[in-house]
Amino acid sequence: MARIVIVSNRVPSPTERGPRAGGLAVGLADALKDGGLWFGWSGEISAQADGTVKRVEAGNITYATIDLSQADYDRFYVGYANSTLWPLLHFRLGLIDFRREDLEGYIEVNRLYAAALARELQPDDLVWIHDYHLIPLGQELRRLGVKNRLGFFLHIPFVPASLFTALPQGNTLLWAFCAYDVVGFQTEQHRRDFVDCIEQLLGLTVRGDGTVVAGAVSMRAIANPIGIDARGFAALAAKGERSAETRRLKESLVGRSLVIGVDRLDYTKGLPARFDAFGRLLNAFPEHRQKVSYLQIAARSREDVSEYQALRRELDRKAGNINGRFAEFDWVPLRYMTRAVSRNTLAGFYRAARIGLVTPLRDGMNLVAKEFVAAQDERDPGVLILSRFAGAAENLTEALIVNPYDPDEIAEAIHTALVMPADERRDRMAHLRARVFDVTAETYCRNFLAVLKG
Ligand code: ADQ
Repeated sequence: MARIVIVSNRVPSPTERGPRAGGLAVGLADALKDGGLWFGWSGEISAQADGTVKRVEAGNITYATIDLSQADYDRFYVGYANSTLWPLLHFRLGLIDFRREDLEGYIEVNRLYAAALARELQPDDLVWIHDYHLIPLGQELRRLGVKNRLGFFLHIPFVPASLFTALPQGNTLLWAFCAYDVVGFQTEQHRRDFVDCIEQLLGLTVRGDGTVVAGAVSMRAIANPIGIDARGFAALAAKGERSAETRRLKESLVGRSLVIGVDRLDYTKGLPARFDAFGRLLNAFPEHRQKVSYLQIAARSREDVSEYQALRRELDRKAGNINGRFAEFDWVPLRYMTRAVSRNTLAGFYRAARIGLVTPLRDGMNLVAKEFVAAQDERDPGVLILSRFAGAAENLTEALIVNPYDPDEIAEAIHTALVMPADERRDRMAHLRARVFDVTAETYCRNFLAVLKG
């Protein structure tokens, strides 16, 4: 059986297992259940970042990492990846801060990864590379003569060709995608937009099944939505419901309904409009005053990118305004925390909430929506309010779907959810649960690897 090699910018530390592990570590656990190699950045900045590989064995998985230099980190990670590609692929052209030297740094770091990874590879390895930091890695590996099957998965959205053309030297990046055997997207829409770019901007023909065969190019674009370990998360929530934190949270609510939002503090997540929506709810539907509490947990992220600092200031101000305007001496309408909480705690909190508020302006998938659904008690479930621009909306159609740019619409959806009869809540949640338990982390890994094996 071929060995599986996972490559991602951040490699989870081998000790970061079980309930505290988040995101990719959980999502990709299934791909490495029979062992394999996980390769990427150590998370360390070091003066002699020369591509030396550090290896840690944990069970049947080898974690192999390299360090980056400060200059590489600034140009590759803060610069091109997070100040050009991230805003571009989330439809935010106005936030792009492109510099040629950042693009050069991005290519150089991908080259550094390729040189270090090529030395680790065995001929039959299936190599699965993740996310926008590492788009050119496949091409760099090919340049070094690597013949292995190479797959790539983009966790964030893709944009229509009319937006993509704004990217300086964008066609070079499109050619880099063409070095892979398989390129995966979260949704059919993202896949279609990518295929349009390949056709319109590179002039290649893409067949109905997403395959491009032209000269040295033999690549297939697929849609393969990521999911969560739904059963595991449901069990965590059932247990978390009885945890000390969840009990404290419930006691503090004194019977009020809980609205919960959980996000990285990122401008793609639609937090300012969401805060505005809550203010408008309290203004337009005064019957909910003192009857509802909104808890927003927004883990700070990418604080070295200036847009993120500005967002934090904006949210601090908005939170202050809402609480100043509506609070009573015994009721704080908006509880706002800017740090991460453990997965156990999160699971219990989701289950305690009447409403899960997930309103990104754009999102590849959004796993919080799926976690909220998996955590619900089917007998008395909450309601999911979901942005139509989250990838998750492609199949979580029984959520209350909203336009995240319209705070009034979000406020109306919160009102609808607060007064929704129990039968309707159960009915909607039963449909949502069927989907979340059907498209899981396991099916995501299995499907992608099946296509990659060819
Ligand atoms: P993210 O943008 O990070 O991921 P998301 O899919 O919501 O967004 O995943 C975040 C994960 O971190 C979830 O498991 C969530 O529980 C956890 N998390 C978020 N805020 C937290 C907090 N304050 N405390 C504790 N945990 C928190 C990117 C893409 C998404 C895509 C994923 C996976 O942007 O669109 O769904 O990758 O492909």
